[in-house]
Amino acid sequence: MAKSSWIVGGIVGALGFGALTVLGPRFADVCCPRPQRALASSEAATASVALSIEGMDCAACTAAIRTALKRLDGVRDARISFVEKRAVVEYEPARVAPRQLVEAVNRLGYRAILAPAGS
Ligand SMILES: [Cu+2]
Repeated sequence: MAKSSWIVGGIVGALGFGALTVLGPRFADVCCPRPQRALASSEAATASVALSIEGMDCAACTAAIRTALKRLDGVRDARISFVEKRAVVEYEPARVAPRQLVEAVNRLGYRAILAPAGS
């Protein structure tokens, strides 16, 4: 009597492990959403650089600089701060170099340099 119930318990235990093994791959699919991977690869194509800009007289200067930067091929976004005398540009390194960003600002008559990272 006692011996047969041990055998039944052993069979249920074996089926239970089998059921977990079948569920395993489905949980793995849920854990790896593909949209996040696509987002990561598009972010890798962009970089951000800060420029220090001298010569801005008024807030309207920021609009002119912003327009000139965004006109460049490969520039995604440009944020200019008149108070901080600074621009932060998001760009695609494969299409435009930081030096070209500096030159575009200098062509307008301002004096731009690449700001040290983290400043
Ligand atoms: Cu101005």
